[in-house]
Amino acid sequence: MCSLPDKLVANRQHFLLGSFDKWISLRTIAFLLFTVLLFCGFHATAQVKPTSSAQFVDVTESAGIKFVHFKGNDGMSINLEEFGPGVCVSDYDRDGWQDIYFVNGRDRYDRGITVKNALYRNNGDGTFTDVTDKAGVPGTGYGLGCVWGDYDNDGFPDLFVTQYGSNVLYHNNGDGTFTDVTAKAGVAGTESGPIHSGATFVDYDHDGRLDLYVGSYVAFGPKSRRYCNIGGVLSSCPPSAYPGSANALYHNNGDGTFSNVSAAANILQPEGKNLSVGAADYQNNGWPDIFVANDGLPAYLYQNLHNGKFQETGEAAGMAFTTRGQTMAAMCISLGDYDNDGWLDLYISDFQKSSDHLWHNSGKGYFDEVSDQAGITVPTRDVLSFGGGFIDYDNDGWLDLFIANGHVYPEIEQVSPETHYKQHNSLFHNEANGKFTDVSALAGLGALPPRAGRGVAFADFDNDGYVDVIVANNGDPPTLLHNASNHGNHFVNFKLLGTKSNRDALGARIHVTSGKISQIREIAGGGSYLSQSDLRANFGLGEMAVASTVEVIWPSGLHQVFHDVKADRFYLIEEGRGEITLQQIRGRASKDNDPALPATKSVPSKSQN
Ligand SMILES: [Ca+2]
Ligand SMILES: [Ca+2]
Ligand SMILES: [Ca+2]
Ligand SMILES: [Ca+2]
Repeated sequence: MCSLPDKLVANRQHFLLGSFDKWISLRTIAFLLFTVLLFCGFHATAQVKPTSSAQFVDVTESAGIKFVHFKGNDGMSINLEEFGPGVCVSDYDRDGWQDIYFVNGRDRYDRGITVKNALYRNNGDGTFTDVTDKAGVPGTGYGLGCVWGDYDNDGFPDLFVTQYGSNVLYHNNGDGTFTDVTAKAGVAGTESGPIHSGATFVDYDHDGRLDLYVGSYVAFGPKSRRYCNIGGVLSSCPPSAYPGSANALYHNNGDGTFSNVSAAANILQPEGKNLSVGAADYQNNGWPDIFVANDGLPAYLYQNLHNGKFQETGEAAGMAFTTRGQTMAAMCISLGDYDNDGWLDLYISDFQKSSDHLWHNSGKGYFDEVSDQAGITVPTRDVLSFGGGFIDYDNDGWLDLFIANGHVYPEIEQVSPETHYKQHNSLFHNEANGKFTDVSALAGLGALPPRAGRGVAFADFDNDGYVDVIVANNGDPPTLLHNASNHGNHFVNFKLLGTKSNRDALGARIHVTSGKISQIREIAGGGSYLSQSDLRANFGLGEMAVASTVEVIWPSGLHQVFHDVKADRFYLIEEGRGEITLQQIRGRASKDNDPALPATKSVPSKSQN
């Protein structure tokens, strides 16, 4: 269908109102008509550009990923067997290519079935190699989620896996191997859990060392009820069938050990039912706050009081309940500034028949739910959403939304034939006016096999400047989606390296201005659902080939500003270093314009500290 461009509509209204200005000659009218016809003819063949070239291609097989998630059920699933897994991305070997860690279940019924988690190294040529055995990171129990963080600031990201029972922390030795340091570090979490769920590294006290929040779901034990009646059919139980359980905040002592400071930090919640966790600064005061999604309980927002303590302010901040006053089956936590007003907004996904939630940050300490106005209420009502969140897939400078979907009751179709256990994923395009358009089908997501989607991580796996997606599915292989939505838009990508601040630069804020748009990103661990994304900050610049200013605000308080930063490059910014350099990306480059071969180079962009 043809619609008139705004300018022509304005002229037409002028015309219809009868105010015939002298400049509108017959010739002008003829020109306008010609233009309208030309425009309509163009649209009839080219469709609408911003959305039609959204495209994600399933490359799981060609990438050599053979991992299959084992949920471990013995007949009918129980609750915890339906809630994993997460997936976590990091460049663990520092070759410039993002690697993937998959979390797996375990045989909890003595059937002699051996499975393990998997670390896949990115070969830089579109393929990955399973290096789990060499690296020594199989996991030590029934796994749920994972996060990467360089807790000892030695330059190599370490790996924390949340599990049923005891968690595991693997120290990255820097030579491709890891060591299980859980006992020394004191982060097994036997005092919390037992179903450890979402986690995030966060330097909440700004001492330059990453601390760790670990969420816990319901208190399921060996004698707990296994099955419940769901609408007349026996299935696993909802969270309401179980008590909640205690979370944990670990302070990093700087000597390889952590202390559980949940009570002292005023963050202990013994009855929580945590699923996902995110940490970011919603008040623009430089201190990271902690967002916790609970299943069937109010969501928590732990406001950082800058003195090692927190205050739970979810209700006052307007995000504990939905705008309709209901609690959420809250899965995903994603923080991003979708309207480019300089304040991080919040996305929380929710259950089937309960739509997802987009919360606009007012900048005054509270959030307003704008899901209806944004157009996401209706298209997310008939799916059960898990991980994902904000991603600018088309590099137009506006954050879009990708969400993985899948039900938690395999038996749901017996109760509700129109509801499916395995579902298609969702993609929404940000129209830059507060509204989102469902482009899932256009992007090819509807043509992929439906899955019980769970964790999602965003990362530019082929370093082409367009962010790709990895989805962890329950009981199935994961889905690696290559982003082929190339509009010719420009991008700029930053890896931050803290020196006084924590080395991963978690909590650092980047402001990029290009043309009329200013964008922000906060480097953050965790988020999504039981998962972690590429810590590099990728900014879409649309048609702009230069970012006029790039400002970094480090957790240490240092500000650095760079001017006229050229697009389509991957940069490294080191805290306190006056020059911006190119990232090191070793081995094969996938594109001619890949800038980073072979060594680090300085580029002439001045820093003003
Ligand atoms: Ca710290
Ligand atoms: Ca905002
Ligand atoms: Ca976009
Ligand atoms: Ca890519």
